Amino acid sequence: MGSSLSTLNNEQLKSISLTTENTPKIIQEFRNADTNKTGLTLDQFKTFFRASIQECDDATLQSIFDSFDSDKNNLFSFKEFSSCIFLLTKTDTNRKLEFLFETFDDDNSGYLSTEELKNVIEVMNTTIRIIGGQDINDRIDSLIASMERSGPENGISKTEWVSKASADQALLSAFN
Ligand SMILES: [Ca+2]
Ligand SMILES: [Ca+2]
Repeated sequence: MGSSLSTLNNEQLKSISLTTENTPKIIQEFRNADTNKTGLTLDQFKTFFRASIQECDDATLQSIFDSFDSDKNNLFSFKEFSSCIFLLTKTDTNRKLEFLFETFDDDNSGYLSTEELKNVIEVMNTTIRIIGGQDINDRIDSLIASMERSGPENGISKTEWVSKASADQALLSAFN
């Protein structure tokens, strides 16, 4: 499968402790650090990680950066960071799905528009690719179509999102 996580070993992963309590604060601090919204360079990422998450050696931070820089442009984008956060946070799958929803409901409407949903699915797809799971690229359109449009302007509610996503084995593989 060619998992890019091969550079990041289990010991390194276990050494990072992210919990749901500190995730919203970390996300906000990433947004503050990513001033021009193009992503963080390796040096900026190291500074951010140490200040906002925890002290960590250079080799581990380099591995995290390389593993999650999925488009290999040497910038750690917000979506790539979200993928990292959702993979490393230690909590149950439904809570992670709720977090994804909350993070990408940009206008705080309580519903995901098609554009917002595409961003969420992209993050999940990246995560799946990083851990060497089955790519969902060919199913993204049908997955989006399968989500019932119930809210304003046919948005998807959080309940709908969590129930549909948690019923999808390929999506779930990103979080197990
Ligand atoms: Ca990148
Ligand atoms: Ca929304």
